[in-house]
Amino acid sequence: MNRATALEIVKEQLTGERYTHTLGVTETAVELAKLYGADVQKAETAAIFHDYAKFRSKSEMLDIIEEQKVSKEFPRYGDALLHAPAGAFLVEKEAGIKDKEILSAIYWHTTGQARMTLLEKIIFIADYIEPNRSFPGVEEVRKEAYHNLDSAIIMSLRNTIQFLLQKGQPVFPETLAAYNELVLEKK
Ligand code: DGI
Ligand code: FE
Ligand code: FE
Ligand code: FE
Repeated sequence: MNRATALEIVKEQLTGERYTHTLGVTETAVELAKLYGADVQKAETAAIFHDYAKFRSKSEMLDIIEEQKVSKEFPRYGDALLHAPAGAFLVEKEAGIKDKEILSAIYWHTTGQARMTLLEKIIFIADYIEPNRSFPGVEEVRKEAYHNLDSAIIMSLRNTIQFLLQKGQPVFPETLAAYNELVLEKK
């Protein structure tokens, strides 16, 4: 699917602010794909659609998780996680995106997982560092992402896990698995 068509489809699903965020993720994902030798076209499409389900109702997302091949663990860890796996399903069903690598990058974009593909890593970190994001620590991660992708992901996971712990929220098991794997493998 070409960029203009994809953006048109996604724009209808999002608020203005979320659409701006999506454009930022797309720009960043394309840059990182070029830098690290990932498929630029796939990175662009995955980025454009990554938050496709962000404004779907909780009940629709829960139905999808119940009925489709989605881990039943997601709903236990908070509503914020649901749009990622639900989005992967809806993007295939409604926008006709069939590429499994793209769908997997959408599925795991919020939590991350252990042994992420290059495309999954790029979407995960582009979502975190895109130019419209401004929170303490983002600039440091942004800089690192253009030098060492894995250490940038470790930094972002550390921040997210710390944030969740501070708020007394549970941490999705695959988020911890992603963190552990990258720290243990770090060269
Ligand atoms: O959809 P975006 O806002 O662009 O970003 P996102 O898909 O990365 O979602 C961020 C939210 O997800 C944020 O509120 C923190 C939450 N989150 C990320 N990882 C975990 C998590 N929440 C829980 N409970 N556990 C996690 O592992
Ligand atoms: Fe998201
Ligand atoms: Fe994220
Ligand atoms: Fe996002």
